[in-house]
Amino acid sequence: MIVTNVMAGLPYAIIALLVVAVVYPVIDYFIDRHGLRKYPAPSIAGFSPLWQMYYNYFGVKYLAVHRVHQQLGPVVRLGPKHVSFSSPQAFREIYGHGTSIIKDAFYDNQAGGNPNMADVTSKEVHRGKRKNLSFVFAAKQIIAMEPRVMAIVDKLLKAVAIKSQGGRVSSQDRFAVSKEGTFDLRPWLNMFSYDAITNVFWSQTYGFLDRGDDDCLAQNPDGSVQSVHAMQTFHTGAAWSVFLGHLTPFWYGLFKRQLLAWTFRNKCGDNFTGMARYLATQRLQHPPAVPDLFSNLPVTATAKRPDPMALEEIIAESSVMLNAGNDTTQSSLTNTMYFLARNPDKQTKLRKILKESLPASSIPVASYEDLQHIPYLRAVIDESFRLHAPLGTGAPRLTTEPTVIDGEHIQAGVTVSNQTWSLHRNESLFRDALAYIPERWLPENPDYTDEERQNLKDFVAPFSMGPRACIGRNLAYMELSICIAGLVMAFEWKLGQKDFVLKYHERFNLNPIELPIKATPVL
Ligand code: HEM
Ligand SMILES: *[C@@H]1O[C@H](CO)[C@@H](O)[C@H](O)[C@H]1NC(C)=O
Ligand SMILES: *[C@@H]1O[C@H](CO)[C@@H](O)[C@H](O)[C@H]1NC(C)=O
Ligand SMILES: *[C@@H]1O[C@H](CO)[C@@H](O)[C@H](O)[C@H]1NC(C)=O
Ligand SMILES: *[C@@H]1O[C@H](CO)[C@@H](O)[C@H](O)[C@H]1NC(C)=O
Ligand SMILES: *[C@H]1O[C@H](CO)[C@@H](O)[C@H](O)[C@H]1NC(C)=O
Repeated sequence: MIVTNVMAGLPYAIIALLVVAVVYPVIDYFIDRHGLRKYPAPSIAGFSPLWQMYYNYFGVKYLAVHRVHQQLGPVVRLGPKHVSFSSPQAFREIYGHGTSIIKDAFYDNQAGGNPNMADVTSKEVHRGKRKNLSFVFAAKQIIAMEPRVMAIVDKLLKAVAIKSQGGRVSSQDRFAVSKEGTFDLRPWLNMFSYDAITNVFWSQTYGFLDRGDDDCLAQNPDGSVQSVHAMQTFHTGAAWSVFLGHLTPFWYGLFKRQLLAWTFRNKCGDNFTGMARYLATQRLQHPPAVPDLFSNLPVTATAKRPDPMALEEIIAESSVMLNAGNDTTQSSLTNTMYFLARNPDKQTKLRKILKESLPASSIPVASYEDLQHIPYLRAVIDESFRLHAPLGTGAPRLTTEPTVIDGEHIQAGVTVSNQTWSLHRNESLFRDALAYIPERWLPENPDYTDEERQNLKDFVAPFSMGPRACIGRNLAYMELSICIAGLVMAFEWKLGQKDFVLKYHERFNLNPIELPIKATPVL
């Protein structure tokens, strides 16, 4: 009886599905409430989020958007309500200060009910959170963390010394070395960035570099604890939520939390929050003797701040630090080492400059205080940010009132974006845009004009810009400088194969896949 009812209902269900999936989007397209039909769109992008989802699924959306702009011009529609801009002017207009533009619903989707500082879309709530966290990232606190980062760079160099000889750092080491002594550097840089952020933030170093594996603990909301693989957890989880993130919040909720809640990929996202929950609860139970970055969070009531941050909020912010502090950092480390291995002349030049400018006691691990004054080191890092920014895609923003962007009148309620991948490769801003030339960044280099240097300042934006720009920028430069300088002073680097080209998989960030490399000690 029930079965026949279901069967009888099936045609209606199919019709309903067709209406929702096909007819409604087409009608919506022609009604054109936001006046977007005048903009060119690739294939079905004007009707459906499937265009963006398709390219996200395969991890190449940044390339698809880049190509579409080359084919269709500076203003292109990427989704039913999403317009992408490609003029330099647009970048400032979208991301800069003093606009009414906010983060898109895409971020609400990522947040799942308890938004962290990076996800939250409301300007007011964001301002409050940013204020709460600004103490954490004040220059003074970051400088206090230097010795911790230096100690972990030291561990990384020890691990690389072992890997370069074909050894294993411990009996748990899961990472292979080939007969010729080639190994994949990426997971080691990733384990470095994990060990560094867990140390400076929660004083709970994961110890991945000591063991050569990425097993860590995650805590479920019910308090139970399990062991998870850190690297896999986040990547699979992130790919999944970015893929579904293009749906409107209603459809996202339905898919992610109802229909697909059981899937492996979805669980991974939960495991990742679990890692942050475990770090935060452990840290609250065992305050360290020496202050860490967490010490600056308002987690306990004081006379000045009578109501402290709630546990769920602490977990949400912990999760963004674990994520932002790790993934972008390891991507930029991998990119920079790739460019240096690919360009031996730049690598040799950097090594020479470092060794000449530093006292013997600072070789190979120097403090950021010393390294800050070496422009070539900064140029090497900035040039890799330009060519391969860890966030390549255009971070989606939402107009809240009619706005003029790049001369176009855009109504309220439209998603707008502009991707750094394309911006950073614009030949009219950067001469030889596709070449890795750190020298272009050097102050007063006569080979480049002041205008060219100004373009670098204005239009290379790996940390985004405006009110939602990266809060961890100083911490990032500190970690990157100490780590890159150490790796270059201690070893000479050669690509595993001479013509190796680094490949990427884009989730939200643009993640390098593997970097097979050889390291020869040079100290
Ligand atoms: C090379 C390293 C890094 C790069 C390239 C980078 C890049 C970025 C970018 C592009 C954004 C804007 C994202 C968006 O609009 O969706 C951002 C935001 C953010 N980053 Fe970073 N980041 C780096 C390191 C870090 C570190 C080490 C931390 C902290 C531990 C951090 C914490 C954050 C936070 C909390 C936000 C959100 C800020 C807000 O919405 O107010 N980042 N980052
Ligand atoms: C590159 O920059 C120029 C000059 O600012 C701009 O006119 C042009 O549209 C940009 N190119 C692309 C592909 O966005
Ligand atoms: C995530 O946690 C579940 C248990 O809740 C576990 O079965 C699964 O293996 C974990 N996934 C990863 C990638 O660690
Ligand atoms: C950290 O970044 C690496 C590389 O992108 C990734 O494999 C790992 O899952 C990330 N982990 C977290 C917790 O963000
Ligand atoms: C900022 O911290 C205070 C505790 O001092 C907390 O009550 C408040 O909710 C936080 N603000 C936001 C927007 O998270
Ligand atoms: C983004 O904006 C910059 C400048 O603001 C421009 O040069 C670049 O081409 C834009 N790219 C895309 C894809 O929107």
